[in-house]
Amino acid sequence: MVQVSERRPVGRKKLAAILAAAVVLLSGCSPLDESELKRLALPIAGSDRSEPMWHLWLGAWITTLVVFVVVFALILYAPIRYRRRRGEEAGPSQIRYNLPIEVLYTITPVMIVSVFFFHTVQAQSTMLEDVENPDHTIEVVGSKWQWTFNYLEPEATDGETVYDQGDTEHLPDLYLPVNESVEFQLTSPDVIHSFWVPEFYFKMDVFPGSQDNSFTMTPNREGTFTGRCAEFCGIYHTRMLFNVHVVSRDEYDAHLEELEEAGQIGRPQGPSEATKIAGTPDDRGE
Ligand SMILES: [Cu+2]
Repeated sequence: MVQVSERRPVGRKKLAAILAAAVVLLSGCSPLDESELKRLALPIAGSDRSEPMWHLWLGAWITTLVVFVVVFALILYAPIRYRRRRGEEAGPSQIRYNLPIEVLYTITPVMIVSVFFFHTVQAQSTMLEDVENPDHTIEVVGSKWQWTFNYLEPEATDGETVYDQGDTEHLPDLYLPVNESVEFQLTSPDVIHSFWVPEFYFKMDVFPGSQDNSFTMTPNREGTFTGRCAEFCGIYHTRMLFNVHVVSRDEYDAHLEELEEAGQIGRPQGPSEATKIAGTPDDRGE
């Protein structure tokens, strides 16, 4: 019989050391860093809702790294430690139905998922916090396959609601004033879409019918970003793009006045050229 020597499990000290190394490795990371690596593949953060999402993402990376190191170390350790040695015929003894190990296999993933779940719910409730009396209200209409943005009663136009929407030549533009809170009211005349601006670390579904979604957010970095539809809504889903311009308040007001002068006054619930694709001169709709 082959003597199986006593196993040494990965000690608490070692686990703490791995955890500390992961934290040190990731502590140089920031959602505002120029380097994509240090942002852990996220875009540069651009809203007041970015922080909870960033912490969730960072925590997930630390957990993933720790799990990776422990599993990889065990994979390397097992065949070296328990290989068949010279003079041994049968090799190491085979074990099955080891209850403590089976329990460990079951409980560890459940614990990891529970911790993820807890932090996800926490981040979600922070991100969905409403702002009382937001500075601006914009109605976002997602439709096959374009976006319409209705600026509800803005000061710049003396309360006249103005809009912008995509046509076959242009992607629609969404203007937002920097560091001012905006309530987005999301609605759709046809199917479910999803309003997503990656830089804001935020997206929300746009439902047809009576279930209108809304959220408040404050963009805090000037720039031009690309917004997308993040819900597979039909054949030209991938063409549902829009330009987001986060600008100074003066530029924002000037843009709304331009819309008013261009006669884009009203609150359309879908594009005039429905089922056509923004930014393409040909008619590929159905
Ligand atoms: Cu869509």
